[in-house]
Amino acid sequence: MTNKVTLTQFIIEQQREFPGTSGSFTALLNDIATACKKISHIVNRGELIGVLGSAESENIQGEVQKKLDIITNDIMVNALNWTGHLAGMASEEIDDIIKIPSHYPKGKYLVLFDPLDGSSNIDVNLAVGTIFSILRCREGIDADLQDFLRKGSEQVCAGFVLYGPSTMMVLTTGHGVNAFTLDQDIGEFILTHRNMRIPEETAEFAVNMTNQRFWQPPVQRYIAECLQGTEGPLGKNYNMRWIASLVAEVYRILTRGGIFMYPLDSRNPAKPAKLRLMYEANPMAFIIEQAGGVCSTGRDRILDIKPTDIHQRVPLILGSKQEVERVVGYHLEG
Ligand code: AFP
Repeated sequence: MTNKVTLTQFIIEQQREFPGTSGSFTALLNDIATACKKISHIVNRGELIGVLGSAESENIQGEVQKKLDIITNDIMVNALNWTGHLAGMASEEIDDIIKIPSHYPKGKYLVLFDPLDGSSNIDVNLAVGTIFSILRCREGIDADLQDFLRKGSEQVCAGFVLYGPSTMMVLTTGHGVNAFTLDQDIGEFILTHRNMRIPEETAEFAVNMTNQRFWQPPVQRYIAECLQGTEGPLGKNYNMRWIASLVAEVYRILTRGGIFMYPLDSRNPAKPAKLRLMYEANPMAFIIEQAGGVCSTGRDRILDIKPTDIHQRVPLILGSKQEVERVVGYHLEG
């Protein structure tokens, strides 16, 4: 494995460009990577260790939890709560913010995560992932809710780990996007995709078409135009994908371009959007923008939204610049 750059080496080298850093951020990322390696191992073992299927509980969103939702949440919490790098955590699976136990030191970061995104795919052996967002916090405090409710533009780091045919970590600290592949033989994430860039144009969209009748006119218009192919105003034939796993969709878009939409819909007025701002949309928006893409609700830049709740939902439209800007344009015309 000569000349292979590990995740740790990459982060340390990046941090050296900022003299005076304490090493706390590097250590935190290492702890997250360790937790994700454990999750990768368990996801990979699947039915052999009896972790598939539903638990008999619901999360704050009222969604039935999978056994692995609970197991992976515990892995993340137990890997991070004792380290002294955090002032608090928040998880998709836990209603309130997660306090650092009083007997452990507090640090200067907050971590928000979705421990197993796409978990409804787990029983059918499709790709799932862990998404995380890191914010800086006042040092040494016991963070409260207000400390978490900050715009996505304030994130210092965002990433996700995709448990697919390979396990991959995609990461940004605001200096481009890099991806690392887990080398199972040596247990290290190795830098394999440097400075990922999303092609500006695309002919591939990802949306759950079964929701079509509930969408607003701008999204209806865009998809109708895509479906008209070369005979329509967009003048090209489109391809469609829907994996129902945000991590897998975003990884595909980082690799070959495309647009992903989970837009506003009128199915349930109490729940006009599905995806969560703080641990799904924000980290993905940071990554997508750093790779040259665009991420919007249709009207507003995701990273500019001031959150009002940890589990807040937002419409999410992200991907190749020209295509997302077209959909945003349609919203602004209306
Ligand atoms: P789960 O974690 O419950 O499987 O939800 C996955 C997800 O949040 C996101 O990863 C997908 O893009 C989206 O939901 C899929 O939603 P539909 O099942 O409504 O298509």
